[in-house]
Amino acid sequence: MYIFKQFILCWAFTIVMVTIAHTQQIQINQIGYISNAPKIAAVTNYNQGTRFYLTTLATGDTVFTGNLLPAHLDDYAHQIPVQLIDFSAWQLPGSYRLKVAGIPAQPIININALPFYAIGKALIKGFYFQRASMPLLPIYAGIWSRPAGHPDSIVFIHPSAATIQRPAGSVIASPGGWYDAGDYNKYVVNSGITVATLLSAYNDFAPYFDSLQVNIPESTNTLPDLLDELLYNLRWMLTMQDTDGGVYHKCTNAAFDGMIMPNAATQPRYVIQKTTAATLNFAAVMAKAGRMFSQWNRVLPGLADSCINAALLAWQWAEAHPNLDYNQEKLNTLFKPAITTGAYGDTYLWDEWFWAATELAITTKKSVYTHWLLQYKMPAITLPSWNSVGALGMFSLFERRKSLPGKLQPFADSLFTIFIQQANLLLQNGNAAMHTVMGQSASNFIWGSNAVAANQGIWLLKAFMYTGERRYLNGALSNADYLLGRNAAGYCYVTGFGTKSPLHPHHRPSIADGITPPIPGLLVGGPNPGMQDGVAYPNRFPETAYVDDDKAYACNEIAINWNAPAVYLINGLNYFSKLGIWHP
Ligand code: G3I
Ligand code: 9MR
Repeated sequence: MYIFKQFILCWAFTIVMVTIAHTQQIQINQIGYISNAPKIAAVTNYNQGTRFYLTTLATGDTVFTGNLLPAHLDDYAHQIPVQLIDFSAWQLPGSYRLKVAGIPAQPIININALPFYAIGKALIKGFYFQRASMPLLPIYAGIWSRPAGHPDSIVFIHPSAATIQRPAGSVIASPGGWYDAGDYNKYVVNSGITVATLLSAYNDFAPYFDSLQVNIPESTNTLPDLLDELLYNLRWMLTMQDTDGGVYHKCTNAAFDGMIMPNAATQPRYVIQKTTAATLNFAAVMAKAGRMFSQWNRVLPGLADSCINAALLAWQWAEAHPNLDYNQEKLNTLFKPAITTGAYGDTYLWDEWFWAATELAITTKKSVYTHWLLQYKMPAITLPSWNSVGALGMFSLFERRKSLPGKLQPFADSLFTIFIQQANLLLQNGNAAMHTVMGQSASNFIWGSNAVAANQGIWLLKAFMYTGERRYLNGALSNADYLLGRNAAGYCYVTGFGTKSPLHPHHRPSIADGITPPIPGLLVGGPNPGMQDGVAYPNRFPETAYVDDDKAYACNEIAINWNAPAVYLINGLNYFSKLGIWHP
């Protein structure tokens, strides 16, 4: 019996492998290639020839041809042989067929000066579609218009968050903000990194964003749309601070909503326990936002000051409550109702302290924060993620490197050395089989792996910005290629874009709205061999552990902290394209 089962399993496995190997053999950036930049595609499992051809759509005439590069085995995609197709030398804008003998699927290659313009806008617009507490009108949302959901004008203080002034069961209002992901809850920790990443994008590419409109209700005002969009969430974050300075961890249902539209979701909402992590995240973002919005004082009177004051109060609270972790299991043994939504629990907070101290030091120029930074050991600075935010503080130091107070200058310089070392490490291992920075290590493929690719892209774009070295820029571009189709699963991972992209994201509005296409401009989590959702994935190798199934939340959910680095990376590339950086 056992042998029989093994045989069946093995047989099923072989069928799946053969299907994967033969369904789609040429992987390209499905959105396009920048005329003067490197242009690479990949062919997998191929043994019928040595050459590739670019031909015109109209006549089929060959305009460019070259040799396939020697095969490399893809360590993270069942050792499939991959051969690169390099057509960088062909720069003439247009649409072409990419042909290799014997492969019937001949993908269309788009080449132009600004191929990622529309998708860059859509990634920003994705945040608009996540807005809670307001209707999405047809003029902005098109076929995805919907009534308002979760007014959050009545939000109960959960017993875990009770104080004398705000006892359990009393009510506050916490309207607005973005839904975190495919669920309808709002989490401060994850909002923090998301808003900070978008603020950083604005800081680094302001001239690009100043004139970029994405058709949101605020598009008619004088503020750039990117800032308007992130303000929608920042204002919500401000409601999450208690009068004592502490910040609630989340505004949430007790349990996840079903697969229903936002306006049909009417379960009670709660703010849960104030935590050190949420409060430090909040302090950091508010200090950064206050600094950046001070240049808009005339349009947004009082906002910058409110943010900075909120940040100062939050820091004070965190100092008085340095160890209040979010431990949902424990919390549920103490309080009712039990809370089973996302935890964003983090017990290592040194990076959150570092981030908050950095932002406060830069914004207030007060020596107390600088002293704090110089006095303590630095946290390890790793790629940004919701539970590792040290790099966000480092990025802010670089953004203000020329105007840092006193001792912060050498401090930033020492961080810069670490930053460049890590940028070099990202490039060092040569590349994954498809010649992308993403995928050099199995550890890249975690829950939300696509955000790893996007955050690596941020790191490299910044390295390019500060050094002018082209290899960093090309590394960042390789990860855009990864996200948009040059990957072993063969997906363009942004909904609504590309020839093969997710149609069934784990995203409640996309599932429940009765509209066939999913809401566009949303980056799904991506390959994750952890497969924590229990769905049977057709493939469990790191780079191909992905399935376009709306139950597969561990690889096919969308989330604000994944869209934000994609906004940075894709629009950053647009900024450099527009500057003409790739022109000879
Ligand atoms: O920290 C450990 C690390 O030490 C270990 O080496 C590694 C091995 O896999 O796991 C790490 O923990 C992972 C953790 O994320 C931190 O990266 C967990 O395995 C993994 O299950 C966990 O996934 C998180 C997931 O929630 C479950 O908690 C995702 O990062 C996070 O993006 C996701 O967030 C959810 C919200 O809870 C609810 N809303 C939707 C959102 C997106 O799916
Ligand atoms: O929809 C939820 C998603 O946002 C979370 O990331 C995920 C992990 O916490 O959980 C999803 O909700 C599922 C729950 O965990 C288990 N029951 C089914 C829910 C919907 O798929």
